Amino acid sequence: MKRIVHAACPHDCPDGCAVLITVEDGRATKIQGDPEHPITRGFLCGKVAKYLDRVYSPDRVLYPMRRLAAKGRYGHGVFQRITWDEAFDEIVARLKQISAEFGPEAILPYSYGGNTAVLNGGSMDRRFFHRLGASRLHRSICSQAGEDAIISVYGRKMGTEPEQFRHSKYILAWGANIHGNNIHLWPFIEEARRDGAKLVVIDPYRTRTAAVADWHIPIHPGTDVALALGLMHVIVREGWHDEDYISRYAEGFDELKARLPEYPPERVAQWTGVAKEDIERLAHEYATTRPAVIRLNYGIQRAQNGGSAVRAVCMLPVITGSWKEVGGGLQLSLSGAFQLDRAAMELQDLAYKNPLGRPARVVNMVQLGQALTELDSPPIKALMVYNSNPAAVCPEQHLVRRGLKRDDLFSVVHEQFFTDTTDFADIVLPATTFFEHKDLVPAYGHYYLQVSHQAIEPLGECKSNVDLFRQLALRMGFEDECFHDPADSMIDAALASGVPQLKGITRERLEHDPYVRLNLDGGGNGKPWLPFAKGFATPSGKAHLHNQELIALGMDPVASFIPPEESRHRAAGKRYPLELLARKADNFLNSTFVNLPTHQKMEPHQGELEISIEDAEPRGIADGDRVRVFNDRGEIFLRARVERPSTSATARNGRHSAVQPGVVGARLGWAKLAPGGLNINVLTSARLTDLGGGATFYSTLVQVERAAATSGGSEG
Ligand SMILES: Nc1nc2c(c(=O)[nH]1)N[C@H]1C(S)=C(S)[C@@H](COP(=O)(O)OP(=O)(O)OC[C@H]3O[C@@H](n4cnc5c(=O)[nH]c(N)nc54)[C@H](O)[C@@H]3O)O[C@H]1N2
Ligand SMILES: Nc1nc2c(c(=O)[nH]1)N[C@H]1C(S)=C(S)[C@@H](COP(=O)(O)OP(=O)(O)OC[C@H]3O[C@@H](n4cnc5c(=O)[nH]c(N)nc54)[C@H](O)[C@@H]3O)O[C@H]1N2
Ligand code: SF4
Ligand SMILES: [Mo]
Repeated sequence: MKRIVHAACPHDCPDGCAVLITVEDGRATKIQGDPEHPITRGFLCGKVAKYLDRVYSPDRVLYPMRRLAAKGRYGHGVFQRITWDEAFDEIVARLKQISAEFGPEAILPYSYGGNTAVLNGGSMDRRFFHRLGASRLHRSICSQAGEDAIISVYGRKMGTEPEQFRHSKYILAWGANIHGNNIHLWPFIEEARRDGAKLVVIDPYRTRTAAVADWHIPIHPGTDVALALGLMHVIVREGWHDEDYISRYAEGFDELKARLPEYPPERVAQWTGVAKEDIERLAHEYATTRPAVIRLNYGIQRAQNGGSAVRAVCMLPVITGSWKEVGGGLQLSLSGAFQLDRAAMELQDLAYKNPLGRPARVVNMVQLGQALTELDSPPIKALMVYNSNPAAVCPEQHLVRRGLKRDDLFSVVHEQFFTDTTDFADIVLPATTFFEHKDLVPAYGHYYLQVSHQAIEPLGECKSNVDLFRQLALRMGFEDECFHDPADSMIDAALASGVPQLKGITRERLEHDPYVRLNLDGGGNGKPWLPFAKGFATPSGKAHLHNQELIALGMDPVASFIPPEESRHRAAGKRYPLELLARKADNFLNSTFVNLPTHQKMEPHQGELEISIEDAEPRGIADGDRVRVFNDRGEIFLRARVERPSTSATARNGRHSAVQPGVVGARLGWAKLAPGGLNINVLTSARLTDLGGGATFYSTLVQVERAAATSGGSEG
């Protein structure tokens, strides 16, 4: 018996791919992209193309496990298999005891991007923790600064659909690693370039996208807000702005104009490292080539001033009136267009039935280390992790590990693999992959909704997040009806928000049509949709170039350049002169896939520090040398890959230079697979962004020195 099941990739990726899984006799035998999907068009990224190796990996967690050895240890004999009944009994007993002794806020859920589909991303789990009264998690580790910033200008996270990039004549990839992180946009860009479009990449790192672009601008990290204001300085000075569009659809232009004299190109050049002539040229080309589109991604908002940076970039297509044009505008996240009924998924009102009688306190996930080691009244006594691998992805890893190691912390980790975080778990629970459960899958890089069907039975004794928290709720004795909701009725509820863009989009229809475009153009599907041609999603209908609400947050209500505390423009840069880009790997997804041999082969540069020859030579560092990378938070040992700071497209030894002088690069992986058992997040800080309480992974200063070939790694 052979059948083909339609599924949709739930990983934290803008592309939201349509997937076809071939199932023979209950076993998945093939995965491919669905050629019918208008955006993802039949191909998958290298990571998910090899998904059978993940689903059927011999390393999957298949049964509940209890720890026998000290926390931090892993390997043979560390865990003992237990039954689900035993696991539930222990978890329920511990949660009840902790809640009674310390109050329910002593329990902290921790989840993020492992699964971003509607049900398994956040539904039954949220209900469970609201009802329990657990501390609420501010899920800010990825995109909060950027999300809050785009909303502060446009009112909603919407933007140019990928289909329209083919009509653009000027494409600006700004802090956007398209080849690595958003590959399904690339064919549309290629189409535009065949029609004469120019691709410009603004990125301190020479990504593959930058290497094949028409122009790569290697900006100093954390200075984008200055560049965007500098571009607007030139545009307004030259009168290239669109007075008519601005007067109709924007407010605060006078305040913006008043800011611009502070950002003349010669001054912006000093901050950004982009030559004055290049700033003038970029402003001219962007403002006068029509249509021009910006693919802004989340790279620039991982800096301390990231909220201001995203705000300033979002103003560009407003002042040029680019939103009027097919193939114009900007894309950051499009998720705001879906407007699924998230409230019906999460049922926050359950919080009023918890022992506190109110919604619990909020803990910022970026500061997990602090929460586990410093938080009081009450301290965190139980941690429940799912959809996340904080021991690898959280900043200030030493502090995170110190917290996770606490013997008096009860931690439960629901996982597919034995990750860095399961190394600290008291109980590990087996989680399904998307092959093994059903879900509703939106996207943040296109406007199509999909139902992802279950293709195979759960492996071993794996449970989905939905089933886990449903059963846990019942075992806790929560009698609320909502804990009985089956997946299908939750999908129905999510779709029933009543907004026009979901009208007529039901589960039945999604089960029949594998993908459905939101009703965005008021007419037939497929017509180009111009979200902000006639105004914005703010209460006034106007873009906020000046946003009053930011004053209360201590921010400039327009935007101004304040260099990150960890940047070359601050005193800390004297002690730690190198700006570290603690990057994602192109062939992993944050810390997902890192442990799989097939994926490791695609990512041969793990364990490397990319450093320019200008920075390497004075330190006596040669290609291949072992180096110590350190700051006040910690140190790691990597292998130097010495780069020539070339901005031309010429490759050296078949490779392109990746970093400029003053900048070093390294990639995220699993700590336990790295030398010394630690990864780059030992070096990153838990300092928050100017807006949204986001993470500042890309505002990290370090020093680098040559290390003896044999001196040991360090374990904290
Ligand atoms: N292959 C792969 N795909 C992924 C992921 C992955 O790990 N691997 N992760 C997924 C997730 S969770 C997310 S959030 C998205 C993220 O996708 P992106 O938003 O593209 O995120 P990043 O790769 O963090 O940053 C993009 C680029 O910004 C650059 N950058 C860093 N600092 C600055 C700066 O100060 N200014 C400018 N102009 N650029 C800067 C980086 O060098 C990087 O090349 O990708 C998703 N897709
Ligand atoms: N230095 C540095 N650190 C970073 C970043 C960076 O660029 N540099 N990027 C940051 C960003 S943008 C993000 S989004 C975060 C991501 O951090 P996380 O949200 O922790 O994402 P992943 O590292 O992909 O780990 C997700 C885990 O969830 C598990 N999982 C997958 N599906 C399911 C499921 O259905 N149920 C359960 N229970 N588990 C599941 C996977 O096996 C995986 O181990 O990392 C951040 N950390
Ligand atoms: S990770 Fe992204 S590109 Fe890869 S299959 Fe999933 S949605 Fe598509
Ligand atoms: Mo992310």
